[in-house]
Amino acid sequence: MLPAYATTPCARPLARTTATPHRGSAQPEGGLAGADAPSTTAVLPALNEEASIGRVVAGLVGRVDEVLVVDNGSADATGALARAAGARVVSEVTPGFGAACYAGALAASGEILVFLDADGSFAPADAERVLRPVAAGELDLCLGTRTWRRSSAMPRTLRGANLVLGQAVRIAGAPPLTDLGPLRAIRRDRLLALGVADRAFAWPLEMILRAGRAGLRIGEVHVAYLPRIGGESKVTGSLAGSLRVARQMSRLIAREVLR
Ligand SMILES: Nc1nc2c(ncn2[C@@H]2O[C@H](COP(=O)(O)OP(=O)(O)OP(=O)(O)O)[C@@H](O)[C@H]2O)c(=O)[nH]1
Ligand SMILES: [Mg+2]
Repeated sequence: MLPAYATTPCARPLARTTATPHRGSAQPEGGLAGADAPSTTAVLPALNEEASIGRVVAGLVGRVDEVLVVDNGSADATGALARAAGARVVSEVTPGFGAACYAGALAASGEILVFLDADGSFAPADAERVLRPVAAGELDLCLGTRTWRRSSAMPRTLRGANLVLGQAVRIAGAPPLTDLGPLRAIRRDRLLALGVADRAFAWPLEMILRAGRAGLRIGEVHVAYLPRIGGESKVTGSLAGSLRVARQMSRLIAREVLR
């Protein structure tokens, strides 16, 4: 049985779900079983994540049809460990979070994609939770929101920034959101049709803005957010990384407002 989930195309307060705070590698809940269930790929952008990648991939195998790791020039054993754990690994030479996500979308074989980080900050069961409303045809873009739990590993600054950005996406016709997190599911053909152009850290925000403009049904599901298993933060876990993301996202929003 898959866990209960809560979705909303208009981001009303969500019923608290029992999103597991465990990394949960051992017990797949069967994926989206059923003869006519759409095929699924978990896409993991990864840069020097050898401390976590094996556990993250192992936790996803059996929950989705394909686990795809996009290695962006890691200098460590990320690719080899991902492969050993059961992932298909593709290399992307263009640096950047968005470049890796886009390469994953192009290479994936699944009809529905679920994107998540490779550092172990999401529970594999939550990837299924986010996939389900899209597989059921209830949502076109389903986002995992990390803001509902006090115990979430989200730094306060990140939580605040996401709450503000979650309101800002309304400029593009998206519903107000409580988080713009990286754990999200969308049909592959829909995503590619959106034509997201950013190849760096504004990729997740641009996806939402374009989805809003395209009239896609966007909703949220509660997910847990855990501290990374090991290794180093490249994005919001450091001040420099956060400022870089803020700069890139502000530029994107300015461009979208002036459109
Ligand atoms: N392929 C690829 N992956 C990247 C790049 N930058 C970050 N990532 C991956 O994107 C995911 C998110 O990066 P993190 O460093 O965890 O950023 P964060 O979650 O904001 O920060 P933490 O608090 O450290 O978890 C991880 O899986 C990274 O390995 C990149 O340039 N290329
Ligand atoms: Mg992380």
